[in-house]
Amino acid sequence: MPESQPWWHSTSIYQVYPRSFADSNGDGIGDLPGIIDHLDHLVDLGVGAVWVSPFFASPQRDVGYDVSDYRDVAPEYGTLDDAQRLIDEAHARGLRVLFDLVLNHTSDQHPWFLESRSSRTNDKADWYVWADGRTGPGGHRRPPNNWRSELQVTRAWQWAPEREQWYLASFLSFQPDLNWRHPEVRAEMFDMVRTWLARGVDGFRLDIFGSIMQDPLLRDNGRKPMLVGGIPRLQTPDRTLNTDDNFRLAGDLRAVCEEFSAPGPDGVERPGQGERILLGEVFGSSEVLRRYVRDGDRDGLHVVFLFDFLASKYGAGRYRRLIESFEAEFPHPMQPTYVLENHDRTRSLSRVGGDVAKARVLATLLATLRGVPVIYQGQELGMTNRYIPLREANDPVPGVVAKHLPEALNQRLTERLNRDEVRTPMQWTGDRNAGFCPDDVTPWLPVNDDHVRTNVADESADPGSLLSLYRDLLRLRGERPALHAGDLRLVPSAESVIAFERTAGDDRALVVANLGDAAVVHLADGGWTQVLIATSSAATWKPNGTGGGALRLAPHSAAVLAP
Ligand code: TEU
Ligand code: CA
Repeated sequence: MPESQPWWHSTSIYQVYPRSFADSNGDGIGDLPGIIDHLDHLVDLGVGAVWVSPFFASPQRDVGYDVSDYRDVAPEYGTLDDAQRLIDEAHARGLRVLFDLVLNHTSDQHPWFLESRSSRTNDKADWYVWADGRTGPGGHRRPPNNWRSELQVTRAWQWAPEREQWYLASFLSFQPDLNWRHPEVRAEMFDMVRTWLARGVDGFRLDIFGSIMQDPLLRDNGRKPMLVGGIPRLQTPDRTLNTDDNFRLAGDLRAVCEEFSAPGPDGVERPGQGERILLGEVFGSSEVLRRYVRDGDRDGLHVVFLFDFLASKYGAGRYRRLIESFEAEFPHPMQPTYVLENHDRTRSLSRVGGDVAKARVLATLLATLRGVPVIYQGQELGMTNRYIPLREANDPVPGVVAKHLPEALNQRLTERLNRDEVRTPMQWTGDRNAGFCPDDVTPWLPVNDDHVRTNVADESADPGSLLSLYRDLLRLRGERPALHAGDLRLVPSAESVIAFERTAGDDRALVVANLGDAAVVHLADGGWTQVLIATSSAATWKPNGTGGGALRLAPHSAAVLAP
């Protein structure tokens, strides 16, 4: 069974944020050669794929999520040759490569937008979503409708005096939404996607895909505030988010990927061969998320981020309910994803109050649950948020939010995060600049002080470190069919415990995690004989001689057992 599954069912993904990963030329900015130089870290960690956040040409007002040329590389990150080398060097090490596609919007400095905004009659006049406004009381100019941006605090429309019209910007004002209903836009974007596929990428992460097409009649959103995927919204986004056209586009993009999805010459799928995959950043109910994966009888995105773990507080009951719902909503051959961090949200170790024991439990769950684990650079080290005052923020989001919201409401509506705090340089060594860039250079964001202990070099040398645990877990996951391809069955346990069995044919594993403040004894039948990995040396297994036994777990610890 495991052998016949597509590669992405059993892969694990590591997110590289290029600006903060490794600086190869001493300008304080991470770059593509820096990533290539450090690919062995990913191999040692044991992940299957690397997702690289955008490195395309960009004015960098949103660190590359504002693209000005999808077919070129920003000079501070390198060249097109470097991008090709990154693909080839990753493949040579057995790693798959996913690039990050920002299809929803471009930078307002993209030549397409500069042309589009210049008049109502130019060749690219309809490449973006333009609309006339309304006239309010007293002759005031008003936007076409009530749509809010994804940040909620601003409207989704921006005025362009050149055309005396409004353009749609679902995220920030300098990120105008492309008009995906225009055949030329679709053709150009699909062609760009094909160009990268032809260069060998194994797939793409799709940025805010749920916002890609809106109601063509521009009807108002509902006025009722609501939660979408746990995130508060000031209106019901029924005309702006997750429209039927988005599900169709997911299927169309899948078809483009399938043009390139051929097995290797000898039938064996190596990186660069086999299926090319789409990983969607979408927010919505589980029904909506599932529709992106399969809409009626049509396949769409291969996998979507499930952000519930990342949004949830640490706790056995909460996590157990999430696992149950992921299992029910994404049964085989669909794959759930498990995500604890990314470049937009609080570091998971910070979320659990800096308690490394809890981070070790989370690592164990991530690596052993059924689905695709996604790891954000530095998570494997236990990197934490580095406080950066709002007035020093490079990230534009907190400034926009602060301008529009009183502090108290702000606290309630958002994580109130300056995203810079989770984007500080990767910590390779205990040196002054953590080995990210030379010590006499100022890195683009400050290095976190905790790098003196929390870094790749020191943690590699310490078998008790979080990094060593991640390596052990991912190695075990790779070796054991039960862990990378097996079914999952939750087994009864104490309230503070999560326990599940993974089974693939003859191969079996039992995972038990104690998320409580007291030690527990978990009784298990099923012929378990050995503890393969435990997050704490205090874990002990006592067989009872009749195929069962008692597993004793310290507070906030976990163990993986085998027959
Ligand atoms: O993020 C989209 C998104 O909805 C959020 O995760 C967002 O960053 C957060 O709510 C802000 O507080 C994606 C990218 O991951 C993000 O880095 C980009 O800024 C954004 O799209 C625009 O491209
Ligand atoms: Ca550099």
